[in-house]
Amino acid sequence: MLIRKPSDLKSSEITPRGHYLSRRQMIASAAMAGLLPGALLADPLANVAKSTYTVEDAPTLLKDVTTYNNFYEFGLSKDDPSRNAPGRLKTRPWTIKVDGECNKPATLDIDQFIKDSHLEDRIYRHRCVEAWSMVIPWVGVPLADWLKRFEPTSKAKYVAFTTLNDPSQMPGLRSLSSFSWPYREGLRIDEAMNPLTLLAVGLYGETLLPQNGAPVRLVVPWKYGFKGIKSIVAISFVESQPRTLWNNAAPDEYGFYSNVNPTVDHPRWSQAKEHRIGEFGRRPTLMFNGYGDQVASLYSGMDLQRNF
Ligand SMILES: Nc1nc2c(c(=O)[nH]1)N[C@H]1C(S)=C(S)[C@@H](COP(=O)(O)O)O[C@H]1N2
Ligand SMILES: [Mo]
Repeated sequence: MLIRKPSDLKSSEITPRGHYLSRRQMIASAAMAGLLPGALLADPLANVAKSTYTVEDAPTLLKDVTTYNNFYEFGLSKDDPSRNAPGRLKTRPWTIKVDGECNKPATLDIDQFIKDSHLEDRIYRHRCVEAWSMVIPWVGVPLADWLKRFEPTSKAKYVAFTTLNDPSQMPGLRSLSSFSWPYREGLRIDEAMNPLTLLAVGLYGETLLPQNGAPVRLVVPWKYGFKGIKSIVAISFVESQPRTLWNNAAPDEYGFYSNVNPTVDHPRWSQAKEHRIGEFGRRPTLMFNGYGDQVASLYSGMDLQRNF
């Protein structure tokens, strides 16, 4: 009876949607019990266009992208997010509230957002402030395309982002109580509108896993990774520079701009080199993470040693 090899069949063709969902739920509870890696929980994304905003560097293995994470809401260790977020972080229903200095504030459903968006595949370098790096094939939409719909006013000088703030889903909110939760980040409006700035809903062609910031997170490839705030529930256009979790925690160590800069060391370590996950040794870190042609002009006339 088999006219195709089993590997040619999609699981959605083998079982009706209802069974498929309950199978997914079984996988989810197995993942929660630590029996399976969380990577089995993603869904494929349809109608994704290739983008010219892509680097040639070899992408980091999916296994590393989904198990070596920073998401302090789920613990401090690199393997905590992949162990604790799947099964705990409830990513549906999910809304993003957009308000502040704009003519058309709105609260949007994430599935509607994905349906209304022109999704793109973009392979970007990712440089964590901790001096390690990856290359990640994101799926997302340019933030600018999306923000314009809300018609920001001339008072919108910055954009502020907020992560979900729910201790019942995020154990780190209680155990790491010295942080000023929720996780917050911000960009200057011209940085937010730069064509490289991405609102990501997936990676490697599939929806984001909880540990990577499902269902929607920011990606700003010329800045240190912590600017890429995960699991966003609110976006606000504001007139003055917004507070951020890391800047509140240690202003001498984590500036508002946090552009990747090999000549500005972290007070406790050098930023001149980085360890690319999956490689041996260390490679030199590039100014603006190698995106200078696209973004250096945003900072002309600024002292980048002071405005780190
Ligand atoms: N809400 C939230 N967003 C976050 C973080 C976090 O702890 N909480 N960590 C940041 C840091 S330091 C990095 S390097 C990236 C890591 O993203 P990844 O795990 O998908 O590679 O997420 C950033 N976004
Ligand atoms: Mo990071």
